Amino acid sequence: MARHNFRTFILWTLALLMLPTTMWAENGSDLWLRYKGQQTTQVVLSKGLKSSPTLRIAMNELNSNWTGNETITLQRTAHGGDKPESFTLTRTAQGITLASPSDAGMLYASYTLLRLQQTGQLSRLTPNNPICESPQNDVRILNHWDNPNGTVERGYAGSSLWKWDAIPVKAKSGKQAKWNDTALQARIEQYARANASVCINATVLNNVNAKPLMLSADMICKAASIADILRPYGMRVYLAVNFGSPHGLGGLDTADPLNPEVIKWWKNKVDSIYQLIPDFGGFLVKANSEGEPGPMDYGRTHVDGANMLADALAPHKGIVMWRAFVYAPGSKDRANQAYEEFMPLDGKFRDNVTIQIKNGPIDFQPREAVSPLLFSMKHTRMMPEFQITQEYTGHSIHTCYLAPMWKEFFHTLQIPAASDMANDKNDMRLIAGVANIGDDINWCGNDLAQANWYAFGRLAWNEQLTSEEIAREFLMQTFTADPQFVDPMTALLMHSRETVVSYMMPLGLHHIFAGGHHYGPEPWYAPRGSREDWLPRYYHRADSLGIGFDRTSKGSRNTQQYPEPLRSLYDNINTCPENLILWFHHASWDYLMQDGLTLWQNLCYKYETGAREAEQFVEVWQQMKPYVDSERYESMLWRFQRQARDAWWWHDACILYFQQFSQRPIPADITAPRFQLDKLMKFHIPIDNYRAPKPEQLP
Ligand code: BDP
Repeated sequence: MARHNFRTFILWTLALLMLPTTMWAENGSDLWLRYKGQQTTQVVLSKGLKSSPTLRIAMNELNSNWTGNETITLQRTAHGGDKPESFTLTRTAQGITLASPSDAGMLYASYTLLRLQQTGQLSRLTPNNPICESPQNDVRILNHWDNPNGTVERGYAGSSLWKWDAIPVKAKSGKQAKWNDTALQARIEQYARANASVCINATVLNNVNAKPLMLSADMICKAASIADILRPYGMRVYLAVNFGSPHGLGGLDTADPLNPEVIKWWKNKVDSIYQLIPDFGGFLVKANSEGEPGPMDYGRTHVDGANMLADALAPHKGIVMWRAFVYAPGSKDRANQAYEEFMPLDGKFRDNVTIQIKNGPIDFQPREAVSPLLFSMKHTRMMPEFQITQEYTGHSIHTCYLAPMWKEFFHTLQIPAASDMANDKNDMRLIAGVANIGDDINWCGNDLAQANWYAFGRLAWNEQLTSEEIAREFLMQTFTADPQFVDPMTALLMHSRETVVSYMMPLGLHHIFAGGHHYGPEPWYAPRGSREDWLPRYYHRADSLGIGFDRTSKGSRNTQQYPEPLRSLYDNINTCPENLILWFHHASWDYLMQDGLTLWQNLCYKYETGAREAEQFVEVWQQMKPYVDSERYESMLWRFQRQARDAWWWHDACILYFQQFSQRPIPADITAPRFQLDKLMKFHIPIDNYRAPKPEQLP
C-alpha cells in the first residue's frame, strides 16, 4: 500500500513538472487573438437594447479582454441609410460607446476596440474623433475547398475542419443538435470567432468540385449544426453544389435546367435547406469547368443554369455565385475564354446571381494581369475570387504575404475611367477568398500564413487599408509589439510576394509548374498526350527568338478585352509594365529593358535577386529568435530554410532550361548553379493535390 502511494506520488510529481510545458507550449492556435485584459471593465447594453447570443459574445469579449475601467456601452442605432454592419466607436469622459444598427456591427465594433488596444492605437479614439466604419463588401466570404471525405483540395494545413462523421444531425424540428465531440464544437466556434474578429461574415463549407452527396438530407442537417455555431458570430453558411445533383443524387435521368422535374427537384431541395438553416446564404457553382457537369451538357447556357437555381433561392433571399473559371482544351488563349463565354450573356442573369471571377484570367499565379471580364460586364453582378491558400506560391512552406497582390488588383481596377467601369449591379458587393484553413493546430500550417487569412478579412471590409498596416497589426497581435520584431518582420512580409514572383515566375511568366502539385519548377513538363493548356510550354512559349505569350492585337488579341488606357498600355511592348511583359508579349531575348540590359539578362537577374532575398529571409528570421517563442521560431525556421533552397532550385532550373532556347551566356555575376538541369528534369515530386510536399520529397 505504502509503495503504491509512493508510486502515485512520483507519478503526480512528474505530471505536475510536465504541466507547464504542456499547458503553455505555444502552438499558434491562438492566431491573432491573444488579449491580455485586466477584466476591470463594465460593459452594459444601452437602455432598451435586448440581449442576444451575438451581444453576449461581444460583452464577454470586452469583459474578459479589455484593459481599462471606463464603462463600455453597446447601443443600437437606427438603420437610416447605413449598412447594417456599419458601426461607430465614440469616446466621452463617461466611457466608450459602440453603436451599430445590428448586433453583428456591435460585435465588430468590440473587436475593433480590442484591436486598437492591442496595437497601441487607442489614442486615435478621442472625444472629437469617433471612429466610423462601414463595409465596402456586403458579403465577405471564405470558400473552403473541403471534401466530405475530409481531404482539402489545395489545402496545406492538414485535413478539413469539418469532421462530418462527428458533426451532429440537426433535427427537422429545428432544435439545436447536441455535440458529443465538444472539442470539435469548440474548434468550429474558434473558427467563427477568428472570422468575426476580422469581419468575415460568410463561408462556403465545401469544395467547388462538389460532390452530389453534399446535398443529401444528412449532410444538410449537419451543415445546419455548423450554421448554428457560426450564426451568433455573424456568419452565414453557403454550399457549393454539383450541377448534376438532380441526376447524381436525386435519381432523375437528367439535370437539364429547363426540365420541369429538375426545376422542381432544386426548388424542393432549397426549401428543405431553409427549413433547417433559415439564414442560408445560397449556392456556389462550378459548372462546365474542368469536367464538372453544367447546363452546357444539355445544350443550355450559363444563364439557363444560374437563373434556374436563382429562382429556387429567390423566395428565401438566397443567392447564386456562379463561377467564371471556364476554359476548354484546344483554345487559342485560355486567358480569353471567360470573357468570350460570359460577355454575350451580360445583362441576362437574375438579380440574385453573381458571377464569381478569379482575380486573374488564368489561375491564381504569383502575378497575373487582372481578369478582363471584371472590367467588362456592365449589367451583371460580379465578384472577385482570391486564393488565400498558397497553391501556386509555395504551399504552407514558403512565406508569401498576399495583401500586396490583392492591393495591386484593387489598384488596377481603378485605372480605367470611372465611366468605363460603371456597372448597374453595384448595390450589393461581394468578395471571396479560397481558405487556407485546416485542422492543423495552428490552422494554416505556416504560422505566418495566418496573416493571409487575417488580411483577406481586413481588405474585404476595407480595401483602402494598406498592406503594411495590416501586416503590422497582424504581427503585433500574433507575436509581439516589440518594434525590434515588428519592423523587420513587416518589411519581410511586405517584400515576400515580390520575392516569390522573382524566384518563381518573374516578368509575367506564369504556370511553369508540373501538372498536379503546382509546387516546384518544371517548365519542361510535357507528358505525352496531355492537354496542351495544362503544359508550361503553352504559357512560356520559349523558342530561339524569345519568350512569352503574345496576347497583343497581333497575337491572341487578349489585350483587346481591356478598356483603355490598359488596352494600349498592355498592347505596346514599350509601355507594357515590365512585370507583365511576358504575360502580354513574346519578347526577343535581346529586347532592351528600361535598365539598359537585355530581357535575357533581366530574367537571370530576377531569379538571382529572388533567391538571394529568400536567403535573407532566413537571416532576418534568425535575428528574430529572442522575440519569438521557440516553438514558432523552429517551425518557421525550417520553412524559411526550405524556401531559400527552393528558390535556388527555381533559379537553377529556370535559368538553365531557358538558356537552351536563348543560347546567351549567363551573366558572370549570377551564382553558379548548384543543381544540374538533367537531374532536375528527371526529378518529379510525387503528385498530391491535398498536401504540401514533405521536405524529403524535394531535391
Ligand atoms: C485550380 C486548382 C483546382 C481547382 C480549380 C478551381 O488547381 O484544384 O479545382 O482551380 O478553381 O487552381 O476550380
